[in-house]
Amino acid sequence: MTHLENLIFETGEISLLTINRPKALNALNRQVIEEMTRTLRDVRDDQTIRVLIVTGAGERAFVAGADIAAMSEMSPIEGLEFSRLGHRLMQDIEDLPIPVIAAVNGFALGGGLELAMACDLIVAGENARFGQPEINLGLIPGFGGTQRLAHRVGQARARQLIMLGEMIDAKTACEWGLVNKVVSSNQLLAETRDLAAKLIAKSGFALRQAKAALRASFTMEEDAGLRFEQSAFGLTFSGADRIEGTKAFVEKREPKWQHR
Ligand code: DAK
Repeated sequence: MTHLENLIFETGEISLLTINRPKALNALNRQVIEEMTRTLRDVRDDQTIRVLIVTGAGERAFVAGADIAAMSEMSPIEGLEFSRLGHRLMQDIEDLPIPVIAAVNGFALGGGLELAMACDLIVAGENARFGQPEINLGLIPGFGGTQRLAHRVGQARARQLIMLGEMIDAKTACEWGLVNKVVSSNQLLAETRDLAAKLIAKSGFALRQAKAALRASFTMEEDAGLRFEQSAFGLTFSGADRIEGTKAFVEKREPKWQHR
């Protein structure tokens, strides 16, 4: 495992990655992004990990955005490189073969909301606040927000957040379909772990195909996406879990997954 200064990584069947810069409200600087990228590589290589939870240290913030102080000193080329690193991180999360859950405590702003949206599911504490306030800094979202937010909540609401820089609370985020579940803030991790346990009870192989096909709905035109689904569906027929799952149903018993 690589040495981490800005993250806490607790490995297990359900692994927990905590962004740990609470004094800067867990803002994403280059070092945090590089450490996350390295950690995701370790997660990908570890076949025993079934679900990854991403959260922020402390009670005030999940991630309050890209690091504004660091960005204020970047040259255009450095800004481009920073954006590229961030985009790659979001794609690495989306490309992980296992489900990733964002457990959002406090602020998820700018790059923080973009990070949460790269995850498969979002659980929010009641104290969570979501927004893309970059416009107030003379910027626009730089880690995929203009695309992923519109995809998740539709154009009208995406424009409201990105062009006005407004924040919404957890309840509104849930009503908009941005968040899957709002829970009491002091139960956030426990509730997120419960959700992770439900995912672990599924076939890891089927989950992997489902995640890849869902991603195709974002990255492909509909026709290509539908074809992708056919291939992913077909692939599940090559696995042991499809035989076990359908057999268990017929035999009226719980399936025993082999995750392949
Ligand atoms: N970066 C760095 N430090 C931050 C920060 C951030 N995003 N957010 C907060 N902090 C720091 C504060 O500076 C403060 O540090 P000290 O003064 O104590 O040293 C500490 O965290 C506590 O913050 P506050 O004192 O401000 O706490 P409050 O409760 O009063 O306010 C707040 C909380 C979240 C409302 C406020 O901190 C705030 O408005 N923060 C900024 C939120 C924001 O604008 N986020 C979006 C960041 S921009 C791109 C690549 C990426 C992006 C854009 C372009 N390219 C290169 C093209 C992405 C951009 C963003 O994410």
